[in-house]
Amino acid sequence: MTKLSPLQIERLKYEPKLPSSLQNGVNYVEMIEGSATQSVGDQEDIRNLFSNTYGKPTVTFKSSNNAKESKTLNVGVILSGGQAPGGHNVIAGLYDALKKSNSSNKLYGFLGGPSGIIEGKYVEFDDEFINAYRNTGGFDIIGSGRTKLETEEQFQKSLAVCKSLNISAVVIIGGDDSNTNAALLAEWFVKNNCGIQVIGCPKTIDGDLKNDQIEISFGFDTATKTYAELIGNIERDANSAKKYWHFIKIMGRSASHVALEAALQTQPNITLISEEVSEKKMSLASIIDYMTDIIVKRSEMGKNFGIAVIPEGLIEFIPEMGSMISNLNNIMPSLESDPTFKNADAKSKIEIVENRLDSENASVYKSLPTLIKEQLLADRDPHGNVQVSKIETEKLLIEMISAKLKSINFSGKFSAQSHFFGYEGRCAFPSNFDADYCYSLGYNAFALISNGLTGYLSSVKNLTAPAQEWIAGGVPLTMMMNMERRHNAMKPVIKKALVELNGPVFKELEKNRQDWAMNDRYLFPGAIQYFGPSSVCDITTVTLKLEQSKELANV
Ligand code: FBP
Repeated sequence: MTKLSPLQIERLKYEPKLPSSLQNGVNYVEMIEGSATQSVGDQEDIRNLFSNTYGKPTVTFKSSNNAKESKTLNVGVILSGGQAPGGHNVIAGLYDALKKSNSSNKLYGFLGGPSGIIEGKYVEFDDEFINAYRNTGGFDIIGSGRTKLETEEQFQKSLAVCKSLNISAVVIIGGDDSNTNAALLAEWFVKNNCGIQVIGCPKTIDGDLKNDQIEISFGFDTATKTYAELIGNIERDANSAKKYWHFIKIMGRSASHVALEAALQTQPNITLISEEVSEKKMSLASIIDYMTDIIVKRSEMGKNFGIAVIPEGLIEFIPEMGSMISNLNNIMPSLESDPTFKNADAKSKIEIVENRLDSENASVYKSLPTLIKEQLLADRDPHGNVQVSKIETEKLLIEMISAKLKSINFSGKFSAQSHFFGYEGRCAFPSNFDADYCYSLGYNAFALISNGLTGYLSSVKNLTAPAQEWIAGGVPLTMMMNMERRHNAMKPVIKKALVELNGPVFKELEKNRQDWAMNDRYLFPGAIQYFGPSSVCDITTVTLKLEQSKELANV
């Protein structure tokens, strides 16, 4: 038997809370339909591509006194994409709902992400299996993966595997890309009369899978609290030693929600927000000027230390970099299949790329340090994008700021340390919020299944209220879609939610950042608390609080 840590032993006993509508089980749930929906963009294209699942209404659930008859159902579940705290509880919620509805129901877990359903690699869950993972972080219960489910052959293979296990519903727990796959699979199953439903669950620490119906993706709460704890600790160290500037890159592949939330929880001296950089068309040089100015002014005040928070995706949002990276993304597939390039050493690869890029992009690429040039050539993700987690933007900034300080004969001291916080937060024990939210999302996914829906995302709203007041329901996946260019072709995808520069969350940073730059207003949030007073155990993120107060003000 694996040895458990004292916290794990206590967390296994935690009973996640559910919205009151689901508390008696899904057999005692009544579904209320809202009005028909439209996609967020490119309605005609999305309607044509999803002619069987488009335009369905949003739904909400309320508890009912009349029990519904429950057929025996076999369900399959997939964890897809990057780990996010609470994934195990989604599966536990789904399992509990399904077993409570009918003890003959079965839940299968596909192994290693979407490839599990294609290759027929699975496990069947039972009480003992599920119980060992309740309220724990990680996706190790069945593993995850980034295989894109999109081809006819993959759909055919998935169908054959589902048929062999008599599975009539599949739950895909994933981010925007994975739920785009869920929408495609749902449409294909309906089009081919397979009788298999597909339901998605909104996962990603990045917090960019959200809209009017999805207040936040799961994992964001725990991951940002973990990063905020670490930043707070570094702030205290910086303020004690007073000798280093800490450049901290924070995960969040595209959107800067994670960096913004972590900054609001810790109040560092500098916070860059990629969306602002893009909107204001800030060049790399102007970012360096902005940061250097603060470093010099603080030094003049006798403070040769500070904290800078940098979003992971920054590099792609700097206009000249974004253009160069997109040019690079377009030429890389052909280069990677060219043996001369594949067999070349690092230096020659860089030369080949410099000759292949358009001239303006080539000069941007040439201006970068060799380390960054090499990192930009690393493997793309399955969607053809640069893996920004592998690009050391924090080091690039330190190097360029050092050069700038030298060029202006800076007489103070600048000694920098770089950090990257990402993987540290993705498998943390879920906070009470994420433990409850995830369990509810999974439980609710089975309510959507038992009401015969397909192509829906599990939705639990009103999240700043106590859990029993949360509103459970579903939102059609097609409602969140538009057309975007991927791999040189237009594809239907779920639209990512970026930081809104007019929204209350960014405004909060904007209002305070000058003060935070010069005066040290560091906040030390400390570690996530799982037991103790509600004032520390049940706090939601600043982002959710500010966004919900805006929603309430609009009512
Ligand atoms: P998802 O979008 O799949 O949730 O993943 C998000 C993320 O954690 C990003 O923040 C990060 O850039 C990326 O995954 C890293 O991916 P990998 O685990 O493949 O290194």
